[in-house]
Amino acid sequence: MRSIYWIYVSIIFFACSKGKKGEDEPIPVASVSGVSLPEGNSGNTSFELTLKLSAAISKSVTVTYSTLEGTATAGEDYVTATNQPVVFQPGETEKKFTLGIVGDIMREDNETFTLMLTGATNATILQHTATVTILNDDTKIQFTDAGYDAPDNYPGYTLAWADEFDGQALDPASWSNQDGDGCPNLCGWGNNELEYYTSRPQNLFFQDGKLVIEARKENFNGKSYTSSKILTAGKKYFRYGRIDIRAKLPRGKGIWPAFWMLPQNNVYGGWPTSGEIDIMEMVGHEPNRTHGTLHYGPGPGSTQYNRSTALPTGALHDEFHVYSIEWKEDQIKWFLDGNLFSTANKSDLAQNAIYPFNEEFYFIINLAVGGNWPGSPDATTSFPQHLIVDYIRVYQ
Ligand SMILES: [Ca+2]
Ligand SMILES: [Ca+2]
Ligand SMILES: [Ca+2]
Repeated sequence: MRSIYWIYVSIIFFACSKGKKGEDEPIPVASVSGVSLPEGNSGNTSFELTLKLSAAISKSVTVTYSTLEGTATAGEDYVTATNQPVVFQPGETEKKFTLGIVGDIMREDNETFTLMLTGATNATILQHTATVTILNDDTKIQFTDAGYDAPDNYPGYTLAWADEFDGQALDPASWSNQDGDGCPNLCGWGNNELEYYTSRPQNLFFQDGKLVIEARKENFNGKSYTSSKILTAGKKYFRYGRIDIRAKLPRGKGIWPAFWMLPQNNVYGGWPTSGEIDIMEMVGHEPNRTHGTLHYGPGPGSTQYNRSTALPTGALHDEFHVYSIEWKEDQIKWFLDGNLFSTANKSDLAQNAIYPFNEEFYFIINLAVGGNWPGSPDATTSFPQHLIVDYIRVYQ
């Protein structure tokens, strides 16, 4: 018995420890870990990754890798790799290689893409993918202050209220956020809009003396876009005056920024009977045109008084413009960069309707995405989009 046992143990030992060199040695497992690194600000940044073998062997090993899009886009955010080889010389267990990342100075989200191990000779792959995270290292969006600026006084008027947006937060004495998608009472805000409004710093922030509303393409609370909406209801409301709002508009199909007003007290009843004053609306498929509109009438739909004007060339996105109304008893006038383009007198409205515009109204600033009027964004619409507001001033 004893001799048979020792023969058995010896055979096992011989098979495991010696073998025929290069044939019986273990097949190593190739693996790679994901990395999270800052994007960089110009040119291509190199992200270094390490490919490892679980054991050193006497043969050379080749492992190939490719990149696969995630929230990071090939070409735009990183340099595409397809079946790139990494070669281990006999005995090596670690090889470093780099992926090219496209640096920029734009504020954006962290973005990810996938590194995929696509093949190996003399090694096996158990875990085929790893995540590469490009960390946002930028705090600012890029714009200049170029464009029209309004005078800071008008004969016969004094400044009643202004917000120059020079701080780092909304002034709670003037503004409130209106978050959500309007549900359950007014889902899609009555227009089948696609955004969910939030007060997160992703959607509303301050930079260089400007309020910035950022419309983002992201899944949030059942919606595919987020943005922001603020209003002065119950805080700052006015009857009559000269109102100037300086802003740089966003652009793109399906984009719908607005500066508008609703009645502080619905003295004639609910919308639209007590009125709505739209100082500026731009729908992305008409990038050079601003609309000024009154909504009124007995409802349920509104009667409208609408006029618009367009830049001869370019888009309202290209630089700052000033959107204004001059509002007095029984009359509202609209201006773009100080140029009158519409006058609504009480006598211009439907004769059988209540004229509700001699009452107090508050302000709303929002950036909608999609909806009945602009339609949905399409492949030509880039995100994020920014509505950049320099100031709102009320003279009376
Ligand atoms: Ca950067
Ligand atoms: Ca960036
Ligand atoms: Ca400002």
